[in-house]
Amino acid sequence: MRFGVVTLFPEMVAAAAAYGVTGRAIERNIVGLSLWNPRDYTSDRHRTVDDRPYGGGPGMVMKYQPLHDAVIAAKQEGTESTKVVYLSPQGKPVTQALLADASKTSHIILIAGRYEGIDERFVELDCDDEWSIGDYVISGGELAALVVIDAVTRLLPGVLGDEDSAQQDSHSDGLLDCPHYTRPEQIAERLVPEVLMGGNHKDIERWRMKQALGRTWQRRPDLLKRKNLSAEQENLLKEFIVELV
Ligand code: 9D3
Repeated sequence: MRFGVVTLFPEMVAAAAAYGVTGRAIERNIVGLSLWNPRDYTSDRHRTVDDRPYGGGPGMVMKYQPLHDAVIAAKQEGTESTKVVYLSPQGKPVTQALLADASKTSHIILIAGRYEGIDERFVELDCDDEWSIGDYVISGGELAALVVIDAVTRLLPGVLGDEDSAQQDSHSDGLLDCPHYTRPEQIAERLVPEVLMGGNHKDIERWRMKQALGRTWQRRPDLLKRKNLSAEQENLLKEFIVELV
């Protein structure tokens, strides 16, 4: 998988991507990361990348030409199937399903905007899709690009260890995680749940599924509505609810 990121802050993207799972995937050549600065594709003395909005109003808009020339350069090192994605608050919501689909593409170019936005003709003429990472305001597309790179990288074969990969396609898929505990056994008045202290793996698995179902029901009923629960899961959730009292 090759990622290109078109950004006015390439050092920001390079720095964060060098850590952890993404950093290791880049070192192992499972992932390639290229950075393209629209400022390098300007020809005026001030290397201008922004301009005032037609129609007036506050803030500045990223100019078409530096973005276009940067994305043309980024496309040169691509293979056949390149997907150009503009990251913006107006985009379609990024979900695990959307990212899983994107992970089948061999080359993804992410456009990180700054200022109030970019010239709409760049979105229309140069971009294949527009994605948002959620309904909140961040200051530019770089952090969104890093979110996409991280989440897609985790889906690539060979990136995660066996245990983490197995967890990815486990039966608790689409549910919130169960609570986790490690030593010590007691903190303030809080003890580790009894079932986790015994070695009954069947009981532990059932307890974890019950917690995952219960927390999803409490905190994210929207996720539960889109899931088909097994008879066993229905029973565990009923148990969780009656035990609340
Ligand atoms: C407060 C400024 N807003 C005016 C009503 C518009 C606005 C412009 C630029 C809001 C955010 C941004 C910068 N955001 C992104 O580039 C961005 C983003 C986001 O803010 N939220 C969720 N996903 C994304 S992806 C890129």
